[in-house]
Amino acid sequence: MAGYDLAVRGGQVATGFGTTRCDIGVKDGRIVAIAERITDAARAIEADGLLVLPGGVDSHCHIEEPQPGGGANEETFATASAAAFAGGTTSVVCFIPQWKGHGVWERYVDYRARAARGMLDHSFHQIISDPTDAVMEQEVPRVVAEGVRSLKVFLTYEPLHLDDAQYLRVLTKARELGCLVTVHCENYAAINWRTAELLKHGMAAPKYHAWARPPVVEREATHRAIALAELVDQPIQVFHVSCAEAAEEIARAQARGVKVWGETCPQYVTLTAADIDRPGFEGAKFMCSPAPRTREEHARIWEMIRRGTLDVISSDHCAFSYEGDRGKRQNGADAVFRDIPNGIPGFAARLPIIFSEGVSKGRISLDDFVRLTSTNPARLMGLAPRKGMIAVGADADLALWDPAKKVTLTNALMQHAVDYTPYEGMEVTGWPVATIRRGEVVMRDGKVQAEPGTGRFLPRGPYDLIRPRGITPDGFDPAPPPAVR
Ligand code: DUC
Ligand code: ZN
Ligand code: ZN
Repeated sequence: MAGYDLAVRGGQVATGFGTTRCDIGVKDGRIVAIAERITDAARAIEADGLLVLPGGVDSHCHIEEPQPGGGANEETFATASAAAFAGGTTSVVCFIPQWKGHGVWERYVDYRARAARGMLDHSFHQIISDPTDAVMEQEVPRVVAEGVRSLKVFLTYEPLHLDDAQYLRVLTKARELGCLVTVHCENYAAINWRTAELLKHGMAAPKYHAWARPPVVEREATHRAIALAELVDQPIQVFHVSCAEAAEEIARAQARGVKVWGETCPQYVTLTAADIDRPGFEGAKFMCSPAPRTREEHARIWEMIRRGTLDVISSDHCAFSYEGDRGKRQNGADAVFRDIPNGIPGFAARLPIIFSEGVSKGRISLDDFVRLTSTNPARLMGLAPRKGMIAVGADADLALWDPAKKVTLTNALMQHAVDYTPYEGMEVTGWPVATIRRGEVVMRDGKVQAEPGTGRFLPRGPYDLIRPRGITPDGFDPAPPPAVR
């Protein structure tokens, strides 16, 4: 009997801390050997001329989120899995919704069942939009005990946003329970005020979405999110940073030793306000929040990535079709910008865009790429070393990557369930030729071949990286976290 189920042979194995030409031996879905030569395998994949990367970890994506009135995102876990595998991603962290006036436990049970129908390995952030006593004292601890170790809050968006007192309550509970808090940082009142003024002046086209939420509203909310987290001594990750002024708030706090991490997304280094200003309603295809900025801002975001201020690049995949009654035109073919759903699809495009714009164009190294798109999100979410690493004992999640392959992005290549990609026509250099999840080849030459229902839930236990520092501004600590978990 062969010693290994699978050997990946002769590739350039990129660990995020250097690259070597070697073989990888897989048994029972895990990496069990990394050696100069592995011959004793039931099956071999020859990877000469290819990079062997850890499978992508996308720690911010919206999949099949149920809506209060019934229905859900167009993308299901099965279609999202296909899109993710097409782009070299093997694990995700996505969102269990909470609706105002509702609890979270029922949604958790429902969402676990939905996710189990896909093929991606998955973990969850629990959205908190209504932090009542019952939710925070009874239900959230129960969900955390199941292995959900991050709470997500929105500082804007009707009907999800929390005010400062509610946000403080979530921070305090997260600290007690040993969770990360992830934050959407934009100022709710400022956006509402600007939106009303713009509409009053007849400025209603998609491009005014960006006018309603300029960088200053992101900077203000980022500053406040960090300041309150510092007050409570609770680690946070700031989601989808789109501009240097917000990133600078993070950098300043990091320099003080505050445990705050920053994430950005491919759209903030590729799309611009000019895209939302395409003729007619076309701009709706590029509407996400925060809004895409400018080419100059892209350069500043790359700089913040290089400095390490922003250390995770996720997709914020949130897919709406352009056509159809669940899509961008759900409130009419010429809806005002306020009524157009926010979000763009990005699963399959994430790794190719960041590799091409980052590594192929010389902005970041291959090691940086691996850490930004796989290792860092896995570490920050408490999924490493099982995910995000090529190491003995890790799950055998790999992307076999042709660094020289030139591809023009099309919607068909994205393999998602919606009718457009905002990246249509973009040229990339570097492309995944195979994706391996727990030792199984789930994508080869663009053909996804995984069985629905094979994705596994990834429960997360307590982990050191997000342990509070034990430092409050004046030493007064009304609710110290447990010393040892
Ligand atoms: N922004 C978000 O914060 N969530 C989903 C979609 C979007 O654009
Ligand atoms: Zn968000
Ligand atoms: Zn999001």
